[in-house]
Amino acid sequence: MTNNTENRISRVRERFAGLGVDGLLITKQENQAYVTGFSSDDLFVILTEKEQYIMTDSRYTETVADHCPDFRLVESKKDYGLSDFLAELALPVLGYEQEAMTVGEYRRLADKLGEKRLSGTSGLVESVRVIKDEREIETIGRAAALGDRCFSHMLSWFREGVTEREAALEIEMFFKSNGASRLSFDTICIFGPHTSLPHGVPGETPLKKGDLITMDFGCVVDDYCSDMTRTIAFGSATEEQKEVYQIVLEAQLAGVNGLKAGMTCREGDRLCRDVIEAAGYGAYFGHGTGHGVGLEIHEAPTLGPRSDETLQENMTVTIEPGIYLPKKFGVRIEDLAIVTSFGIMNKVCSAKELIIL
Ligand SMILES: [Mn+2]
Repeated sequence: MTNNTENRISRVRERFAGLGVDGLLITKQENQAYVTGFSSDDLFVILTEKEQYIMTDSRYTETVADHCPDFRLVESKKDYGLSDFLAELALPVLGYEQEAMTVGEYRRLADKLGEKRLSGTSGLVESVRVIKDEREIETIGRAAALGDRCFSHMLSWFREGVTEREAALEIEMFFKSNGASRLSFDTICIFGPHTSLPHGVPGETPLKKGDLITMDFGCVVDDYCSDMTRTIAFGSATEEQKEVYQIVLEAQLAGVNGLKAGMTCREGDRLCRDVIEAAGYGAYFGHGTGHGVGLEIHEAPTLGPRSDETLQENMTVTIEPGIYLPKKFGVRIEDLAIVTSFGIMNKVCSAKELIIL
């Protein structure tokens, strides 16, 4: 076991001991990857006070044995499933992840173990994951750097007449040809009036002169996500587009320059929102300022107007204010950063001044 996983497991154990459970059944894939260093579907991870188990079937046993030598491997078979193993383990109280289990899965466990021996937990491993270790920060940095390279590739790729879908496909091709295992979410690549949709879906619209282009995209490198957004202009930009762009840029820079550990997420959101409200566009900035990124594309903390969480050192956060004018156009600029006590370390380096291709 690497020092990283050992450390992570002991922090998870502290949390569940604090809840009075004797073990934790981990069913959420990202949480499994976090404690085992290995990601796959069709796994069960069980941590007890002293032991750690991975249960899987013959399709995966060899890989798991190679990757996770410090876990006890339990092979599931047709007549020997999770509930059989847990019944043998006979923990007085087993914690389970209530957001990551179906009612059917719960019923099967409850029928075998009894409801009294099951205790639902919420966000337990996630609360450990929110603070990133050195290795995670380094990996997220590599994923973000690939995002920067993808953005500069796209700047030289756009031509009049290409469609949103073709552009989204080019982004995916670039990522996968350069070391990403997959996209961290469906790419948003939209042109012209579509840019007023914060999460518009790429379609068959061709690019024409005078369009804004918004690209919100990210990839997964060694299980960790990246996320960034840039809006650029194609051919030309109107005075109104330039003005709105400058306001979003100023708001985004206020976040980049002002965020630091110790501040509440609400205060962090305010940094950007104040600039947009002061310019009279508050009604056109409907979403939160940002979110954490790690094994999942959206995770804690939430940088929003109603979030009481406090930013801590080595959390990740996106800074992504936007202004969206219905039927006209929208602008969003997003970076991904690591929170420190003195500010942030921005992992996205692409230019932010308005680019007119
Ligand atoms: Mn984002």
